[in-house]
Amino acid sequence: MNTPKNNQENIITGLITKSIAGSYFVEAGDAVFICKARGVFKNRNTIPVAGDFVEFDKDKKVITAILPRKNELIRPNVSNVDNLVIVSSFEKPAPSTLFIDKLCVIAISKKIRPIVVFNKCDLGDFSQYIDVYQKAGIDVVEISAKNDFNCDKLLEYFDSQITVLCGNSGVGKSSIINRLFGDLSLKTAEISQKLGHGKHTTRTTELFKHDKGYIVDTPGFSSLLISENIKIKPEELADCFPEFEDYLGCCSFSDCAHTGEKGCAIIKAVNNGIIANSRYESYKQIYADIKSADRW
Ligand SMILES: Nc1nc2c(ncn2[C@@H]2O[C@H](COP(=O)(O)OP(=O)(O)OP(=O)(O)O)[C@@H](O)[C@H]2O)c(=O)[nH]1
Ligand SMILES: [Mg+2]
Ligand SMILES: [Zn+2]
Repeated sequence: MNTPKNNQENIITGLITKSIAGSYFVEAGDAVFICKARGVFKNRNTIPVAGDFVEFDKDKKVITAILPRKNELIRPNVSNVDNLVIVSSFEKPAPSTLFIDKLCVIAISKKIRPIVVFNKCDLGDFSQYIDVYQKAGIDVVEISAKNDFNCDKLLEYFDSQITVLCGNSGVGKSSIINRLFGDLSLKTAEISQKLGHGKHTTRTTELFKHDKGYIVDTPGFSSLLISENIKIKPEELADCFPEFEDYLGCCSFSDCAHTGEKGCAIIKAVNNGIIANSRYESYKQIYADIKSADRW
């Protein structure tokens, strides 16, 4: 009997670990398939990205469907993210709470767990920052990748499928990955050689495999356009600050924006020292950013 041309048996599911110039590296079991995407995706304004689970024809090497995404980050462009590790360091550059808080909002709004990491604690004391995030109910760890201090505490956060590291250039993201998974770059080299490709460039978003999941090392960036990664309404922002939760619904006005209104329960908690000042300042700044972006 002849085999039908579009044999369903050829269609299997895999995970995109990187894309280069329209070629997608799809991992399925122990094998990697370099696939093209069907033109139909472009027409629908959706193209496959790293982190996508896809169905593909393993003989024709064509991606036929993208499975529903849990979430998607724009920069780096990766989907189905479980954890966002937000790395700061003691100096060069010093931590910016606004920057950290923006990234926490992006994570929480996309149902990603934020983990705030202060690296280079061999250079100084982070306790004031640790206190801010502990109070906020956000996971926070101070480490020294150089001295291998507390790095094992981070390991528990890498137990999920996809973890993305982000933060300014020079804070130590690559050092942390090397400290935790020293053999990762080696593993990548093996795969690249097998496929006959050169060294990977840091510009590409790539999922590196380790024992329990995948890790994405974002090349450093000095600023982040919140509007690019965040699509929430101003009134939804308070839900992205976990420490506000107990006070929501307790303000004098039911439509309180918590930006200076009379009888605001959030402001009261800030004045009582229960909510950290820097977190509240970030809230007001991000609220203003979203409001002004909304107008356009
Ligand atoms: N003192 C000290 N230096 C560190 C520590 N961790 C990393 N460094 C140094 O910080 C510098 C930058 O580290 P990287 O790991 O390259 O930083 P990165 O975040 O990957 O930077 P980009 O790739 O540019 O985004 C290097 O010189 C590291 O040796 C630490 O815990 N303590
Ligand atoms: Mg790096
Ligand atoms: Zn309020």
